[in-house]
Amino acid sequence: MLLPVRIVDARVIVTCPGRNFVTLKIVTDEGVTGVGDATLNGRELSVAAYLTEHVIPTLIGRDPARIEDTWQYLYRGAYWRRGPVTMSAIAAVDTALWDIKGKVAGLPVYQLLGGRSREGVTVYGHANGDTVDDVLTAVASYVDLGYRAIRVQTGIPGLPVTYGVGKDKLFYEPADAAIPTESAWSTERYLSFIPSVFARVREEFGPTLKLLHDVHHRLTPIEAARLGRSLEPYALTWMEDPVPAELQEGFRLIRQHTTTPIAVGEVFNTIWDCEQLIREQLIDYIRATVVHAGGITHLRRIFDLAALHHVRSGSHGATDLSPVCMAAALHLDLAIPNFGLQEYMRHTPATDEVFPHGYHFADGYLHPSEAPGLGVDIDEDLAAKYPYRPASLPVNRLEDGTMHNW
Ligand code: GCO
Ligand code: MG
Repeated sequence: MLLPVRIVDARVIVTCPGRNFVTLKIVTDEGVTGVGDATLNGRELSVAAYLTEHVIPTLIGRDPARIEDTWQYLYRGAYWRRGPVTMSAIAAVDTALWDIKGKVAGLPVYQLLGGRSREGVTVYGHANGDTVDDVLTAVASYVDLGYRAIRVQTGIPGLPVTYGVGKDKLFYEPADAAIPTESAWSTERYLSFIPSVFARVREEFGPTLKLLHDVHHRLTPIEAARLGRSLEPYALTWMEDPVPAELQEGFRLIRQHTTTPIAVGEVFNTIWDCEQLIREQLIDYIRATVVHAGGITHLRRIFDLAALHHVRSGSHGATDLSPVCMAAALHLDLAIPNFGLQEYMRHTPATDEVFPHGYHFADGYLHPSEAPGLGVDIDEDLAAKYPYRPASLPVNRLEDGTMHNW
């Protein structure tokens, strides 16, 4: 008689190969392992504790094949629903169980999700610089690397530092100190400068390159409407996170005034954070991620709702989402019908070594691994050589000292 398969071990691995990552590894009694990303930038140890204290004890002895039931158990069963810590922990379990299911089936996860809907996953890279000339050089280098879509961020004259302008061109990392550093913001300086940057980029690179810009939640709806309108001549693929999104109906105002497409969602945790945005077609791209939005199971649900309402995916892929999250995202990106774009900020070589993976970049596309499961792992011995280092995201103030959104 065949004995049912059970989870016999689950452990949390915290490592800092350049930045902090939290990874869950689940092991079955047949020796199959699965990994899930649980990284929440600047709050890593909260998710690690949630997993260790509250989730792992309930996983031991469970059937790893029951992905949906486990998701419902952890979501409904916790009584306290939603929030980034809980949903990142659920995501890690869910992702690891999909990895196990793929390995048991002998198939890459995208095959379990319905198979390939496209040949590759179009990604966008980050061109940034302190000055417009630096930005133009950075865009040219991404074009040379083969990117088909490029996000453009620049320093703003009069502001000492600006979001999105990294020290290191390929691995922008804003979490830079244990106690948050402070940056300054001026909406007036920003709004008056940004259109001239895109005018120069279009002049140099022509009308067809996909261009994106991240506002990082800093405007009010009417300010965002003005920005969107002033960028219309430069035909952006999207303006990202134009306003903080707690108030979903706020996006109606932006929509009434501009045809610049809108992307939002990197801080969303569940379908309830974007249900109105999607249902009322107030956005064009939903940018939630596997790790912060409850795993492959829940993100698939969000993307399916989006597909009904002409909204495409645009998944977040900054360096604080580990290669495990990136691998999981790529399987989903390849399978869903309404894929839009995938962000791809490269990891440092040290991170790539700690997380051996089979996905690869070619010609502006990322291709997931064809190995069974997710095609990514964590080298636990190497991970142990990089102990956790406290690091927080910055905070942001207006020039008069008022706290603002970072
Ligand atoms: C993006 C994001 C990131 C976030 C970071 C926070 O679009 O890639 O805005 O740069 O700031 O992921 O942890
Ligand atoms: Mg962003």
